[in-house]
Order: sequence, then C-alpha cells, then structure tokens
Amino acid sequence: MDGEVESENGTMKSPVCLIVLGMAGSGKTTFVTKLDSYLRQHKRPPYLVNLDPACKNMPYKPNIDIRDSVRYKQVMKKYHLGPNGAIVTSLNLYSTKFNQLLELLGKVNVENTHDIAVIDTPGQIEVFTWSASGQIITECLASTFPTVVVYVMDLERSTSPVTFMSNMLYACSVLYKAKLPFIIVLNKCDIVDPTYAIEWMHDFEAFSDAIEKETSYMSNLTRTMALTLDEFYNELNYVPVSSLTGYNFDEFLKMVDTAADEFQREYRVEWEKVRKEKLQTEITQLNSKLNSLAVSSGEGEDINLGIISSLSAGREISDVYLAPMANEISDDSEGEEVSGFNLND
Ligand SMILES: Nc1nc2c(ncn2[C@@H]2O[C@H](COP(=O)(O)OP(=O)(O)OP(=O)(O)O)[C@@H](O)[C@H]2O)c(=O)[nH]1
Ligand SMILES: [Mg+2]
Repeated sequence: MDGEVESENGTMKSPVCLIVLGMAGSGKTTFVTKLDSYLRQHKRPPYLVNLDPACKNMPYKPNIDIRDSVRYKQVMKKYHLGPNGAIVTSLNLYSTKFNQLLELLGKVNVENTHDIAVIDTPGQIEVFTWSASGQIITECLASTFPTVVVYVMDLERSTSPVTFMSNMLYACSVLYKAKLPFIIVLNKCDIVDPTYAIEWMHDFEAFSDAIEKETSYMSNLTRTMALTLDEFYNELNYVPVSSLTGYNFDEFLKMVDTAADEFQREYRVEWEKVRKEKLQTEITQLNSKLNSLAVSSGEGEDINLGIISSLSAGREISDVYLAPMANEISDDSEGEEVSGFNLND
C-alpha cells in the first residue's frame, strides 16, 4: 500500500500513533487538547487527527480533520440515514482512503517533525470499535507505525461498581479486539479521587463488598465477571490524569514510551503480516459494500470526498475553517460537492 514505512533494523519508525477511545463524554477530546498543549510546552508538538465527523466544537487544531473530507449531514441525506448511521458511513467512506493519511504520516516520519500522532475518535465508541472502518483504520496504523490504544475512562461516571465493571468489561473487550498495547487513562481525577478505582482493580474483596452493598446480592455471573477482570487488571497499564489541569501527563507519556517499546518487541511482526496479507482485501470489500449502499439508496455515485490533506506549514487553522464543515452544512446544501476523489475512485 501507499504510505508504507518499511521497518528498519527490526523496528517501525515514528510517529507513535495513539488511538484515543472511550465512552461518549469520557473526555477524549479534552484529553487530546491537553496532551497537545502539554507536548507543545515540552517542544514535542504532536500530529493531531480528528476522526469524529460530527464533532461540533473543536478545541484543538487538528493537522488532519475528517470534517474537511466528509460531510456527515450530506451523507445522512444522500443515503437516507439517521445520525448514527451517517457517522458510521462517513467513517467507512473515510477509511477506504486512509492510505492517503498514511502517506501524510509517512511524510511526518521522513521529515521527522512529530514523534507522536494522536487520533481522536467519534463520541460513540462502538462506531470505531465495532465497525469495519475502525478495524481498517487500526490495521492501517498498526501495520505501519508503532500504535497504542489509549482508553479514556470517566472516573466521575464510574463510581458505581456496576458501571465501573461494565466500563472495564468494555475496555477488556477493546483490548482483546485491538491486539495492541493498551493504556487506561482514569480521567477527571481533579473532581473525583481515583483511589476507589485503583482499590477496586487491586483488591477483589473490596470490589465484591462495594457491589454487594449496591445490589444487595452478588450473583454468580457478576462474581465470575469480576474474577475475569481480576486477570485483566494484573496486566493493565493505567494512570489517573486530569485532562483539565494536565495532572500526571508526564506519567502518561512514560507509559507511552514503554508501550511503544512493547509494540516493537511483541506486536510489530504480526502487524506487518496483516499489511501484507489482508488489509487491501478488507478495503476492497468495504468499498464494494459502500457502493451497494449508494445503489440501494438510489443515490449512485453522488457522494464525493475531499482529499485527505494536512495543514501545510504556515497555514492557519482559520483557513481550513473557511471551508463548510459538517455541522455547518445547512439543509439546502444538498448537491454541493467537495472537489476530490469519488466514492468509486
Ligand atoms: N473536571 C474535568 N472535566 C473534564 C475532564 N476531561 C473532560 N472533562 C469534561 O467532560 C466533558 C466531555 O469532554 P469531551 O472532551 O468532550 O469528551 P469526549 O469523550 O470527547 O466526548 P464525545 O466526543 O462527545 O464522546 C466536557 O464538559 C469536558 O470539559 C477532566 O479531566 N476534568
Ligand atoms: Mg470528542
């Protein structure tokens, strides 16, 4: 595929890609924003990618923004989809062209301008974790660059043991599906003391007591699940942070270094095989599914995507924002097309 960065001396080159996942509202975008300002302060500006087509307020300046290429409201109209279906389809459309993004990251590598790339994902976690596009994007990144999953967990919303357990079970399923080094960011520790979460992860009895207090009984199923998680916690890298204050971001970055080394040692070879053996087939299959969707909705080839392009040096973000964005597309904008490649390209 284009955009490949061949490994040299048994290691993939930078940037290290951080895929930021988490439940809606857990603080992914705030985390990316703070990480950006923290790294800039330390003279390590990250390369930022926004993959949320429906994001309205963008507090950071992405180098690459899905909204410059796909207009999800237009997708909604053309394919007769609801908002969630349109977000999934937008990401599907985008992922079929993801090799262009890899080329840009390859350039980052050649010019050695950024050592970390941060990928912010859509609000609804399942859009990324359970879709063909999420898989393709993950595979594109991980088969080319050292890649780490950062799972943002909202400490404020997880104080109930049942919610905590569901969140952790989700994290666990993402870990096994992604097959990548994994860091859990316990976010919002400026408003909630993270001690409870750390205790529950390390002390099964403390967690059992908490769950029994809440539900007045502990079923076998709950107990079994909690025990399964006990195994998961043993291997888990986690760090309490505040994405508002920047607390503990230094610790987080140390974990990223360790996770990137782990990727090179334990994951790289398998991921390189994925690139060679199946990635292009998956992209072709997704492309043909999208074409059938276009045909079945009677809209043929009308959806155009803008070319994935990064902000060139010296260009201000305001220049990019002059282009209509997803949230600004009005009802009468149907038919307006972004120059660039076609769905069938
Ligand atoms: N106090 C506090 N609030 C936070 C922190 N991180 C995020 N928030 C708040 O949590 C809310 C959601 O944050 P976002 O960054 O939009 O979360 P998100 O996961 O990107 O949300 P979606 O993309 O919609 O899923 C906002 O009101 C943030 O200000 C934190 O560390 N501390
Ligand atoms: Mg967000």
